[in-house]
Amino acid sequence: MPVTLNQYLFELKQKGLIDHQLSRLLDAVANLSKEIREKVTLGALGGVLGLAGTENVQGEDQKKLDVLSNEIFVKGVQWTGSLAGMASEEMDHALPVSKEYPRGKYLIAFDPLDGSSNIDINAPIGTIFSISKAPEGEITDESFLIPGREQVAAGYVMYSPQTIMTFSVGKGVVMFTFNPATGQYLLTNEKVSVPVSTAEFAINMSNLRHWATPVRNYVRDLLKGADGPIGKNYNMRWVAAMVAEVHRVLTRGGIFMYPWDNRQPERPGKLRLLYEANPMAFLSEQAGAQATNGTQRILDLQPEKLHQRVAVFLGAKEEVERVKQYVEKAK
Ligand code: AFP
Repeated sequence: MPVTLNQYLFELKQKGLIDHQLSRLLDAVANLSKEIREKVTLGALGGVLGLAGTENVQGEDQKKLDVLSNEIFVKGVQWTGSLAGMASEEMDHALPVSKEYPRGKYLIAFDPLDGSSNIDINAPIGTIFSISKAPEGEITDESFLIPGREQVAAGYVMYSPQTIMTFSVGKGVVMFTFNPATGQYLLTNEKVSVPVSTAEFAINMSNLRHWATPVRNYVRDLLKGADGPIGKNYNMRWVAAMVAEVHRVLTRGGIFMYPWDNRQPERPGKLRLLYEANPMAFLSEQAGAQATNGTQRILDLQPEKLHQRVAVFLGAKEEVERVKQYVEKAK
């Protein structure tokens, strides 16, 4: 009988690897994900498709499910007594836990529904979360400006043919698959590991003309295949939801990239550091992979703003190192 999430968290607590507050917080995230899953799965039947008619702090049109998922997430974790505050892609500023609930020792930053452009076409989407220790005192945006290497836990829930919760508390990466018949998450991968090398890359090729030279050179060499300087043929994937790209890398390897491009040159990248790149970089390194912005380890970056963006190259060590060599060569 596969191990349930509750059993797994209990065993981690017994081993002293997590405390009660972190266990309760992870359990709360698992439970709220079931509510998000239900809304996502109903789609048009639940009247949740389409635009909400509002914009988030990034100036992006919010989908109804973005707003709804954010509400479900906040409601699902605020009561736990594990949190001092929350930050979300869908909220302009940090949200201290209401005085009606006990204050806990952790902060959680999250993207309640990553891949919004996939919602209306029934393509994979997911919830991403990052958990760190809260500083003393009042919780503000600045409380969240902690380098990703300080995370105590991170993970995602991917809503696709299967609903899978993947997370790490710093002792490797595990995956739990949701069983709708019993409403339980069951352990289906207890030691996620990313192969050092790969023959599969993921990038939005339509932006090729906008990339910096080193990235263009690297991708062109990937496309040259066995006859090119890298000397092997590659396959390509692009699901347009970071959760799905990272899940594929964690499941069968590969490299996922969202580099800087000159469409908005002032932006370092499209993906957000605190609640997309940092949690996914944490998982990647815990699974033996790497994550860089092209020159620096993602987890070493010092955040300066809550919704700061970053370029991301994440996955097989050999390929992430190769990207760094192309960047180095172009200097
Ligand atoms: P949306 O949430 O706006 O769909 O963006 C998803 C995302 O932030 C990330 O999850 C994807 O990897 C990436 O953007 C896809 O970007 P493109 O739509 O430019 O391919």
